[in-house]
Amino acid sequence: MVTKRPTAFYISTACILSCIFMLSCTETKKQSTQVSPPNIVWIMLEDWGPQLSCYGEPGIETPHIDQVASEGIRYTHCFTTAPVCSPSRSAMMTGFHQNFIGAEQHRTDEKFGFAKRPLPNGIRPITQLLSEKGYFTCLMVDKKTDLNFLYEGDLFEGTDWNQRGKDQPFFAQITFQKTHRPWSRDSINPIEIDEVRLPPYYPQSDLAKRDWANGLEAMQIVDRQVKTVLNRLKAENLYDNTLVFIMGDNGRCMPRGKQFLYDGGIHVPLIVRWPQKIKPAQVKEDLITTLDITKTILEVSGAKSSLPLHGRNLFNNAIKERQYIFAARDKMDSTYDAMRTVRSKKFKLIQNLMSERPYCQYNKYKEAYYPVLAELNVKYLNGELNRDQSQFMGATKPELELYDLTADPWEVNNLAKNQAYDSIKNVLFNELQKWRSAINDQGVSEAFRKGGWSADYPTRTLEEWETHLEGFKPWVFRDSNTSMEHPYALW
Ligand SMILES: [Ca+2]
Repeated sequence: MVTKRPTAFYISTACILSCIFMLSCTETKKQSTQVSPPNIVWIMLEDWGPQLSCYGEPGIETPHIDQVASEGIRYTHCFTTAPVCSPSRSAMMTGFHQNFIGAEQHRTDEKFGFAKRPLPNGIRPITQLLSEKGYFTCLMVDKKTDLNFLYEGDLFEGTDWNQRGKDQPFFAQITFQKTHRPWSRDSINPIEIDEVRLPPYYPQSDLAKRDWANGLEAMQIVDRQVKTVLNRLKAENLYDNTLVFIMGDNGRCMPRGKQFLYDGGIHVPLIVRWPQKIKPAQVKEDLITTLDITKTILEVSGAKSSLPLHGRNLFNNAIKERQYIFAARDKMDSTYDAMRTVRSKKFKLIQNLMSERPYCQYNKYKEAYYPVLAELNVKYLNGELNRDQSQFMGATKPELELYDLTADPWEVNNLAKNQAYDSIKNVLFNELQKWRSAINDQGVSEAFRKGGWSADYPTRTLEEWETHLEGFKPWVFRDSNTSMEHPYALW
C-alpha cells in the first residue's frame, strides 16, 4: 500500500537530503543545481561472482551491465560478509555483520535451537528506515528476501515503483534468480566450452567446462533482464536521478564457491551508477564490503540506524583507508561447519573452527545441483586429481589457511605453516580475533560441533558417485534449445 504523506513532509525531507548530499559526496559536480532525493535501485545477482564481461571473464557477454559500469564505478574488490544468501542478505538489509545480529545460521533448524530471532539493540531493516524518511519501498521481480531474523511490520510497501506517491523517491529491491541453480541455457547466445577458462582447482574436463559455460549463459539471460529495468527507468525519465547498485549476494554456486570463504564464495561484483554524483568509467580497487552499500544508502537518504553501522559510505574518502574485510560462514542448511576470514588486498587468513570435518561433508543441495562436485568425488576416489584439486576433497581441514593472493589468486598454496609468513599470519590472526570479539561471535558450541547431517566421509561410495555423475550428464550437455527436467530437482 502507498502511504500518503503531507506535501510539507516531502519538502522538508528534500531540503534535508539536499544538504546531506552536498556535504557527504566527494565527487559532487561543482555547478550542481538543485538536487532532489535520488531513487535507489538495488539489483541483486543471485549466487554470482564477478564473472561478467566488464570484469574480463572469458566467454560471457553482458553488454547491458557493462554499459552501467561504463557510466559509473566498477569495484574490483567487493566482498560479501557471508558466502550464502540468508546471512549475507540479513547483513545487507541491516548494515551489520550477520553474527552481530544473530542471523549467521543459514536456514532455521528448530531441532538444534536455530529459530529466527528478533533483531537486537533496536536494529531495524533499512527499508523501514527509508520509508520513514519518505521513500516508497518496493520488492520487485522476485519475492526473495531470505532474511534470517524476525521483524515487526512490513518490510516493503509495494511491489512496483509505479505505486509510489507523486514526486516520492523510491527504493526498489530486485533479485534476478536465473543465476541460482539450476541454470537455464541461453539459446540466443550459447557459449562454447573452448571459450571458457576454469579455475585450476576443477578438473579441466568437458563436463566442468560445459557446467561453467551453462552458468555464464544463465548470467547472459539475467543481463537482458537487467536491461528491461534500465529501459524502464529511461522510458519513465528516472534514469538520471536514480542511484543504481548491481551486486551479488554471494559467490558462484560451484565447489569452493558459495558456502566457502575463498574468493569464489565471497568475491562479488559491485557496479554503481549515479550520474548526478559520480563520474563515469571509473574502476576502483578499494577493499569494499557489501555492508558499505547499506551505509551508503542510509547516508544518501538521511536515514539513521540505532547503532553505528559496520560499513562505510562508498562516496567518502575514508573508504580508501580500509585495510581488511571480514567474513564468516556458519551452518548451511543442516551442514554444520564454521569458518572465519580476514582478507587484505594481498593476503587472506581463514580460520576453520571445525577443522575435524571435511570441506565436502554432506550437503543435500550441493549434491543435488553441483555436477562438478560429483566429478571431483569420482576422480578423487579414483586417485585422478592433482594436488590443487584434491586438497579440497580431504577428510579434514587445516585449522588455518593463509594465502598470498598476489602470487596465488586461486588460493591453493596454504602458507599457514611456512615460517617465513609467521609475522603476517600473526597480524591477520589478531585482526580476526579482534573482529570476532567486536561482532560478538559465538563460535562453536559442543552441541553445534556434533550437530547436523552426518559428517561421515566420503558421503557416497565410488560406485554411487559414478552413478550420480552419469545422471548429471544429459542435463549438463543438453542442447541450448532443449528443455529438460533436472535429474535431482529439489524444487
Ligand atoms: Ca544467493
